[in-house]
Amino acid sequence: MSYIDVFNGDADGICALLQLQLDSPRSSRLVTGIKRDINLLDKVQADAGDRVTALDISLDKNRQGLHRLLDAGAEVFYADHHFAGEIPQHPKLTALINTDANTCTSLIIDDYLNGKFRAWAVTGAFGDNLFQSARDTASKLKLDDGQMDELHKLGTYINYNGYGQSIDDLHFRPDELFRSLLAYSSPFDFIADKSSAYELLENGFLEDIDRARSTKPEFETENIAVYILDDEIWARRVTGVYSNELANQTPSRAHAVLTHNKRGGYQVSVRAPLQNKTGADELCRQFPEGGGRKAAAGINHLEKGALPQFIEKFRGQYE
Ligand SMILES: [Mn+2]
Repeated sequence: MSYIDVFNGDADGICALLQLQLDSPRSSRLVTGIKRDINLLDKVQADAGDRVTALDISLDKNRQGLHRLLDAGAEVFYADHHFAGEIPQHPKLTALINTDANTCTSLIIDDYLNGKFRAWAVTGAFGDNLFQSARDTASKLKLDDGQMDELHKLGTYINYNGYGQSIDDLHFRPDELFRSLLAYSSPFDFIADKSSAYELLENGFLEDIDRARSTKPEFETENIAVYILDDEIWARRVTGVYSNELANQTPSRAHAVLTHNKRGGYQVSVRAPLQNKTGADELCRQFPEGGGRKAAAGINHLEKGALPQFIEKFRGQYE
């Protein structure tokens, strides 16, 4: 019998698994990837009796893999907050799914473990941009403002580390980052340890976001803004976190941040205005390789020549 832990490579996925493994230490095979790499169960081979844990990856997107594992006789523990569709009924499946917009996988696991490693759960929620839920959950920990801020930053940095076009773009492979965090039962110990990865993450984040902030918009009106970041690794790492920052800064406006992909075109991240979280998916679906949610969506590959067409549709969506 072996353990296989499958998790999204962002802060929420990592902090969910940290809580579970701190609660029941085990040697397991880790299966993860960059944040966008969500079809993770396709990569898992398991036999009868094996225990598979799947965290922070849409059940709907992993349905085939899930059925294959259950058919093989594996036991599956599944916790997530993305769209799940119909949840299979199976004696070997435990599914903790909650698609409420104010929760995330780290908070689902916090409930499941009765708050045993709550500071890690709060870190994951901050990383997933759920500021209010993170603060509400943290209220039982009686943190001061400085401590709350520390968890907020750490969540942001771990989340930032998950973005890139491939694992090579990242500062740390998500499985490697997970293993180094696992040495700390509290995130405050990780932050305080001068020999930990914390400083490297922080410096990397601050350097990348500074470069992004100095990029002038390619196109802007009162209602939309389009940014094209340089064709550099830093841009692919910071695009997601920077899109969130822009959205928070000007909540009445929609934003698109473009990076150069390896196919000679653009990868596009769209954020709907925070004050009107609609239309991002509708806009992106008009392009091949576009999709996402109402508030946040994207296009994996936009031909460079199609930029004017994209801007026109973007204006049409929000003006
Ligand atoms: Mn999540």
